[in-house]
Amino acid sequence: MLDDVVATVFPSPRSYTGDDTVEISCHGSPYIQQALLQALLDSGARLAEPGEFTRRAFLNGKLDLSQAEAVADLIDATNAAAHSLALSQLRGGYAQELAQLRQQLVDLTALLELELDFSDEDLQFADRSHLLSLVSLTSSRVCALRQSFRMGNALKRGIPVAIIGRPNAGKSSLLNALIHDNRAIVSDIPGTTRDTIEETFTIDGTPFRIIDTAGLRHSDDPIETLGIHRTISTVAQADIILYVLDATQPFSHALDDLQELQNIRSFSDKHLFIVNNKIDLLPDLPLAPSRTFPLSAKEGSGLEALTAALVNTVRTDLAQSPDVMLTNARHYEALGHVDQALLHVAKGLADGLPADLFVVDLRDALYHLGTITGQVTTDEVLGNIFSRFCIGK
Ligand SMILES: Nc1nc2c(ncn2[C@@H]2O[C@H](COP(=O)(O)OP(=O)(O)OP(=O)(O)O)[C@@H](O)[C@H]2O)c(=O)[nH]1
Ligand SMILES: [Mg+2]
Repeated sequence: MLDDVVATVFPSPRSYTGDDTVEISCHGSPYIQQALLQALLDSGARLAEPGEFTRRAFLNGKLDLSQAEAVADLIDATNAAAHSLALSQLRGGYAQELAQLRQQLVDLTALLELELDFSDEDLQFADRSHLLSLVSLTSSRVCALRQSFRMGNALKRGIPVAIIGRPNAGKSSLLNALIHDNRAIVSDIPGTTRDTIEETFTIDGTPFRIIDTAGLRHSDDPIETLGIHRTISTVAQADIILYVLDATQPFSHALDDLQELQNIRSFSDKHLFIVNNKIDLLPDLPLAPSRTFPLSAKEGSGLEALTAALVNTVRTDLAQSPDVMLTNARHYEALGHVDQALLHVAKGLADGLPADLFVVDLRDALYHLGTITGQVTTDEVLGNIFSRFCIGK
C-alpha cells in the first residue's frame, strides 16, 4: 500500500496524445510520487522523453507541427502578448492560413502537370497570364506572412528598444529607472558603459527588450570605440530608439547626432523618441519640440509619459499587423524558400518557358511549406523541436 489515488482513463483517440492514456493523481508528497513512479517502472513502464507526449500527439494527427511548436511557446510565454500569439497558433488560425497556401500551390501544380502530360502535343491548358496572377497572389500572401515575423518575433522576445545618446546623458540611469532596478553602472565619468546591456520588462502585458549602449562620441580608446560600433548595430536592430540628451547641454548636440544617425540603414523606419533628461537641474521646464519627453531619470519624474508612449506605439503597430502572425524562426526560413521557389515559377511563366522547367520549383515550394506543418519531416527536425520541451509535456 502506497497511497489512495485517482486513476483517470482516457480511451484512444480522445486523449492528449491520441493513445489510450491513464493519469494517476496521487497525494502531493515527493516521497509518494517517487515511490509510485518506482513501482510503475518496476512493472515495466518507462519514463517519457522530453516532449514525448506532444510528439505522439503530432504523430497521431492530433495537432500539426506548427501547433506542437505553439505548445512549447505557450509553456515559455512570459507575457500576455506572447501568450496570446502562442494560443492563436495553437488554436489553428495560422495552420488554416498555411493550409490555404498549400491548396493554392497544389492547384497550380495540378494545372501545370496536366500541361506536362500532354507536352508532346504542344498543348497549353491554362492561360499563362491567369497562372501568373495565381502565382503572384500566392507570393504576396507568403510575403505578408514573412513580413509579420518582425513584429511576431518582437512580441515573443520583447520589442527591441535602444537607449542612445552622448556620454553622461543618463542612458544607464534611464534603463535602471525603467526596469526599477540598479542593473547598469551609473557614474559621472563619461564612457562608463562600454558594452551593450540588455534587459526585458513588461508594461501592461507588452514585452520590451531594452538595450543600454555606449555613449556616442569620437574616442581614442579602442575599447570605447568598439562599444560605439556596437551601439550603431544595436540601433540598426531596434524598433524603437530612445535618444537621451542632457537638458543642461545645448540642444544642437542632439541635432548633430540625429543627423549622423540618419546614415544607419532603415533608420527612418524606426520610432524615435527624444528624452530630455535631468530636468531636475533646470529652474523651469524647457521649451522642447513635441515628441520629446522631459524627465528626470534620477528622480523618476516624467517616466509615465514615456512608458505610455512606448506601449501606444506598439499597440498602433500591432493594429496594422495581420491577424495571423509568424513568430517562429524555423517557419520564417521555410517560407523564404517558398518565396524563392515562387519567384522562379513566376519568372518561368513570364518568360514563356516550358512547364517542366519550373514545375520542380512548385514542388520545391510545396516541400518547404510541408516542413512547417510537418507533412514532410525528418527525425532530426522532430528531435530538435521536441527536445526543447521538458519531460511530461
Ligand atoms: N541631476 C540628474 N543627474 C542625472 C540624471 N540622470 C543621470 N544623472 C547623472 O548623470 C551621470 C551620468 O549618468 P549615466 O546614467 O551613467 O549616464 P550614461 O549616459 O549611461 O553615461 P555613459 O555610460 O558614460 O555613456 C551620473 O552621475 C548620474 O547620476 C538626472 O535625471 N538628473
Ligand atoms: Mg551608461
